[in-house]
Formats: sequence, C-alpha cells, structure tokens
Amino acid sequence: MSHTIESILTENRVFPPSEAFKAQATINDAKYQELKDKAETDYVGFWSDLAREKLSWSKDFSVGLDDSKAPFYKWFTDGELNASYNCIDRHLEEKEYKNAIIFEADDGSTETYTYKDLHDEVCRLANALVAKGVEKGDRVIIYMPMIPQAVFAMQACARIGAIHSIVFGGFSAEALKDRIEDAGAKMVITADGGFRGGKTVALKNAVDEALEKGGRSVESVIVYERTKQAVKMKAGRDITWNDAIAGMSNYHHAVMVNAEHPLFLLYTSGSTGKPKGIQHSTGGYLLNAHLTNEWVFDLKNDDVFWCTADVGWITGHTYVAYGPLSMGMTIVMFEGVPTYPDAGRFWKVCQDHAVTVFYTAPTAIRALMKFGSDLPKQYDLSKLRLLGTVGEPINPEAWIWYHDVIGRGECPIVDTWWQTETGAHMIAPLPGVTALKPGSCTKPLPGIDAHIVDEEGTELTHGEGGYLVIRKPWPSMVRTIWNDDARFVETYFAMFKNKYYVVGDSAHLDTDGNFWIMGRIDDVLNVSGHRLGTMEIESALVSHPAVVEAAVVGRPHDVKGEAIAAFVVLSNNLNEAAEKAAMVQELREWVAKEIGPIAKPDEIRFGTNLPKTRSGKIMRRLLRGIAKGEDLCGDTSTLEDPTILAQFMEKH
Ligand code: 6R9
Repeated sequence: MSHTIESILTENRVFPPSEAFKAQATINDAKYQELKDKAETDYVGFWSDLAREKLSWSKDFSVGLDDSKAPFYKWFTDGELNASYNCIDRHLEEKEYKNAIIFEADDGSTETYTYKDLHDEVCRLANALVAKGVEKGDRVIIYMPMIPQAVFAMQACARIGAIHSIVFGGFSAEALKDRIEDAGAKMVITADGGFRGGKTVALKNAVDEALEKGGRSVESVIVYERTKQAVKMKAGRDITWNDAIAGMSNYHHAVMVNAEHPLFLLYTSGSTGKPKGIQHSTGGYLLNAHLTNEWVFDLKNDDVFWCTADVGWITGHTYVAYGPLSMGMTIVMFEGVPTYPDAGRFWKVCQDHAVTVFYTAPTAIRALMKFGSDLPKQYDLSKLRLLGTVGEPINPEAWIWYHDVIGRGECPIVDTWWQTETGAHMIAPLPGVTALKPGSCTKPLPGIDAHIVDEEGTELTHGEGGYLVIRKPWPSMVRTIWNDDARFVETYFAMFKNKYYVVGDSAHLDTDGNFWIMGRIDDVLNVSGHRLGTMEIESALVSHPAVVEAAVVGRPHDVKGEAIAAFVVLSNNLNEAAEKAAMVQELREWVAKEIGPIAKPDEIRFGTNLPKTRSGKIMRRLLRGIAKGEDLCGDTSTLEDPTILAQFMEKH
C-alpha cells in the first residue's frame, strides 16, 4: 500500500453525490448557494442568524462579532446561554425518552441513557460539584475512560459554568500533573480505571502520583468506580462518584453564562516542549459544533451517530459530547478497541446498534483494512448511510476500501479537515452537494474563509501549494492559549502580521478548487491521528539521566501515518548490542512515563553527536532521510562532523 503524497497528487477519481442522497440531504445545492451568498454579503449577519436559529439563548446578543482587540475575537458578545441546557434541557419536551447515549462496553455489554436519564445524571453530578465548592470559572480536570460518565462530567461542568479540561486517559501522571498545574484546577474527576481490549487500565494511581508531585490547587477528587480495582482514597480529598452524588437532586438550574465564557480548555501539542491550553468559548464553539453535525454529517432525528474518538481529543468533544447532543441525536459511545475480541469489532458495533453515520480516523481504517474484506462482510452494515474521516490525510487506497467494503459503494465519505484550535470542521464536503475526491477534504464550509498563501502572504490560485490560512475569524475559533496571550498571537497570527490565522499545515488547491492537505509545516507529528510535538518527546528523552541530547523526527508509516524516530546522544557510549537494546527499551518506557504510551519512539538510534551545521543547528532534514532509510549521498558539506551520520544509520 502506498501512502505517499504522490499517490494523492495523481488521484483523479471523482464521486458526485447520488440522486438518492441528494434528495434527502439537509444541505442541497440551493441551500448551499443560499448559505454561501449570505456569508459573502453579510458575514456577521450570517453567523448571527444561525446562532439565533440553532442555539437557545437566555439573553439575546446585540453584537455579532467584536474585533476591536483582534486577533482576540469575540462572538455574540453580550449574549447568554448554557451549553448543557442546549445539549439536554431543550430537548426534554419532545425527546425525553429518546436515547441520547448507547454505550457499548469493552466486554460487549451495553447500556442506554435517554435524554431524561442524561439530564438526571448530569444534574446530580452538577449538584455534587457545587457541594464540593466548584464555582463558575473554576477549572476541573477530567481523566476518564471512554464511558458515559465522561460525558456526564463534561456536561455537569458546563452546567455550572466550570471550565473542564480533559486529559486523555493514555497520558501519564507526569503529563497529567503539568496540565493540572497549568490549568490551576480545583478538582479532578477520574475513575479507578478502565477496560481496554480485555485488560484493566489504571487511572486513579496516576492521579495520586500527579498530586504527590504537584498540582497543589486540587482540593478534591471524584472517583467513578468502573473496574472496582483497589485504589487508595485520601481522606478529605477523595470521594467516590456514588458518594458524591448520594442524596443529590436530579434537578439543577443551568447557570447561564456569557457567550465568551470559556467552555473548556484542551491541551494540544505545538512546536515547543510545553503543550498549549487551547481555550474555547461557549456560544461560538457550540454554534459550529451544532452546525457541522447538521451540515457535514447530515444528521437527522432518526440517525444513530458513532464517532469513535475518545473524549480526550477535540473530536470527542465536538462530535461525541457537544455537537450531536446539541442537535438532540442518539450517539454511540464505545469503551474498547477496534481489534478486540477481533478486528470485526467496529463492524459488529455498527450492526448491533444500527449505526447510520460512522466517523473514524484513517489510521483505524488502514489497520482494519489489513485484516481483509471478509471480516466486515460478516456483519450487516446496511444501515450505514454516511462515513467520515478525520485526523490526517486519507490515502486513496484506504478511501476506496472504506467506500466499497464498508460503505457498499454507496455511502458518501466526508473527509473533514479541522483542528483542536478550530473547534469544528472547517474544510469538508457537504455530502448532498460536493463531488468527492479520495484524499481531498474538498472545500471550505460556508462562512469559512480558507486560503493558501505563499511566504509573502500572497493568496495563491488553483493548482499551487503553500501555507493554509483562514482569513476571517469564525465563531468556534480558539480564543487564546490559557495563561499565555503572547504565545497565542505568536503561534497563530504573527507570521502574516495578524492578517490570517495560520493553521500550521501546508496544502494545495486543485483546478476544481479542492483543498489537499499535505502535512504540518512545524515540528508537529501526526501519529495515528494524534498530535505530538517533536520537542515534547525530545524534552522527555533528555530528562533521562543517561541522555545528553536528542532529536526526534517522523517517518512515513503504513498504518500510523507517521512513526516516531529518535536520535539520541548518551553520556556514556554503549558498545555492546545487548546494552544498546536494553537502553532502547528503557528510553521507550521512560517516554511512556513522561508523556504516555502514544509518544513512545518506534525506533531509537545512538550516536556520539547529532548532525549539526557549523552554526550548531540540528540537521533534521538529514535525520528524516536516515529515518526513511534514504541513501544520503546528498550534500552534507555544511555538516560539522559528517562521520556521525554513519553511526546513526545503524538501527537497534
Ligand atoms: C481534528 C484533529 C489537527 C491536525 C491538522 C492536520 C491534521 C486533521 C485532517 C488532517 C488532513 C484531514 N488533520 N484532519 N489532515 N486531512 N481530514 O485532528 O485535531 O488533533 O488538533 O490535529 O491534524 O495536520 O492540523 P488535532
């Protein structure tokens, strides 16, 4: 299977929407034209009308966009609303007994929660948070497995105006501590552990470890008993979920907040060592979350929507917890992994819960595709009507397999380009309108002003490649980096002097105006759809006592998209192969402890120095070449010491 940019660039198959799909789509040609025209003639009015139409406000707004402190944009500035009210309460009259969440556990058991159940669970927890002294504006860390209680926790925070920050359960105690401290969190909501692929994974231990090392701002910890494994409970600080909600009312009056009140922080990797706390608003975020579920996933009342992302990532925020619930949809939540008990699990879940719209990452498709087409054929996938992908470019081979084998050659595939910072889809097909091209995320959504520019900031026309940028602000855009306004401006706006939001990806436009994402322009890796900073991994490596220096690069990988290759200089050179192998193991475990297992280098190579220019810059280009297995006969004359390349050619 080739997964190269070349294979994408030569792709020219086109899949227009079928007449049958078009006829039922919420956004058809006429509606699309109407939205585009409105966005062009009255940009702020376009978003303001939609905000009033789609969301329920306790206080209407008089200002659509406030750009007086650009690039710190504000939307619907004086309006008030509550995200949890919008996701739950407003549906109760008509959908009290409709399923909000269908949960399938790792072991195959299922639970369902109606909108009324969701309301009651969320209210009880909201009351428990208040009883524990959590107030509007306080930060709450959520460190949970992929179970409905994670969504209850998010919704309970939103309900009382507390700002949640989810830390993916695969992150280590160290990473958790950093995020707790940066957010200044008052509370941690966690579980004893979770189930994944038939195994038990511990979570509470990591919270204990994080709070031993730091995180002094944390006053209380709520622990959901999922696995019932033994955990330590610190008196005066820790309480079980059941004890916390015992006797709490199932009624809680949602606290209305300003549209700009932060709904959540989500830490993501950038080009420096320290993850950034991406801050999202309540009103603007929820609007795009709602709209993109309606436009891109074409969700209707009878749909059963399954987004496989963990709530620890932005995709889980917008397409599990907030967007579909804001629309009053039924979602599937799945605790397990795609290959347990076998690689047919995803397809079995789709069949058993009659999933109609399915959204996953290319890395999952590539991994499952390796098991062949017979496995999915054993399941009834006839209910599926739309498929989606996110996280990285999808190679045409995987697209076609997904389309033919999973989608019966009938389901449109929406390849959705967006980021933690954008809050919701930005460039994505409208399935009843857009002609699809495998590997392209196609065109910007109505109201999204995406361009490709060159180094000087000149907008490029069709056929050229350059920096992907967004010109006009949009409602769900990142508001700032928590505690670091200067870094926010520097990271996203400085490059073109505040004229554009700079995405960090390069892209190319084809002659039909379709966008093709080529990859990151910074030192960010995309490993199985997860964003990891090379600097973050380098810092973790050099914090090991035996490591003097480290450089990390990505190399293409068939399934993961990118694999992590680390080049390491040790304080004491190792000569024996066995010693080196032991050190590789030790360093991989070290990185897992410092960041999390997803950041473990796939390979580690040792040398006495890193290849540097005479001015001391690490030649990452060469390291990328070595990692790819290229023959490096190129010009290495600028290297301080050309002999060290030979050392790094050796793999351990
Ligand atoms: C939603 C999410 C964002 C980065 C982004 C880009 C890559 C995401 C993509 C895609 C090509 C797509 N990316 N979707 N590349 N096609 N459909 O993944 O957020 O974790 O912040 O990552 O992922 O490089 O800049 P996040």
